[in-house]
Amino acid sequence: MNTHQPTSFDEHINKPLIDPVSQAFRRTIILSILTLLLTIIVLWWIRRRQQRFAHHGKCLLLCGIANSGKTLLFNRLTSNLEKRPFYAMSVNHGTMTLDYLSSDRPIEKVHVIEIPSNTRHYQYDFLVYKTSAKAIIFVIDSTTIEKDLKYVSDYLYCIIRERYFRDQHLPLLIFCNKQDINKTDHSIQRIQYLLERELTLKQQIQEDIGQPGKETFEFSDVKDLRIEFVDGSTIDTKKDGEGSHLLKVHQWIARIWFK
Ligand SMILES: Nc1nc2c(ncn2[C@@H]2O[C@H](COP(=O)(O)OP(=O)(O)OP(=O)(O)O)[C@@H](O)[C@H]2O)c(=O)[nH]1
Ligand SMILES: [Mg+2]
Repeated sequence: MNTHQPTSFDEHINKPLIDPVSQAFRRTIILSILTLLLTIIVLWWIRRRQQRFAHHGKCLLLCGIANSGKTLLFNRLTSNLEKRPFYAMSVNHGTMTLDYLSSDRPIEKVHVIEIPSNTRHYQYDFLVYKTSAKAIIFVIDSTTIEKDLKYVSDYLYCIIRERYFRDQHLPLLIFCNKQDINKTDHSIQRIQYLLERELTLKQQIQEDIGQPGKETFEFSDVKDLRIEFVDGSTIDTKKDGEGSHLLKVHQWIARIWFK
């Protein structure tokens, strides 16, 4: 028979180690943090959706492979300042003001979206924003085109075969950037020739987007998009306007937005 009477020591031992008040307090803190995190995620998601749909069909998309000069171009277009480019993992949004080329027209605001290329998801980002596009600038580093020809043409092929862009007959500017760097021939004509030669290797290209039955691919075969080439340089200390190395890009944008 157990005759052991509980002592004050036993009572102390049997007490829960964490008292219920501090346990409830801890639970409240964890719940608050989780709620806060969830709220931040939901707000971020709503903002992303708003950004995407607020500018439906009104934006200028900047695309291109890594190091082609997208961020610098984005900075130049949206602020006219030559900011230091940064390693962009996320999509950049900004506003460009078209007010300097035509004084007799009302000021036009252009929403510019830079699609980053340093992630493996560039194709995803580009698809997410496809319905925002009114026009696309595809940036090429003219000085490395031979080395990067496969990546550049693969990405360009994704753009020109995109059904949505072709249904909308979107303007596509292929901007041969970095023309300030002196190197052997990297003229527009040569870059266009190299790209057409590489794109001809895509077996389905003529059937998909060009002239079925034709052996070699030419950009003029794509009737559903308004494709143009211009050259220029994003590193430029001159103010935008006459003499600027970005003048052709500005004129192309103005032609589309002031139509
Ligand atoms: N010389 C010269 N350098 C340029 C020009 N445009 C861009 N660069 C340089 O090229 C490098 C890459 O430019 P970014 O604007 O960061 O290129 P990006 O396409 O945004 O690159 P990712 O963010 O890596 O996809 C930077 O060092 C720029 O200063 C240009 O027209 N001329
Ligand atoms: Mg960038």
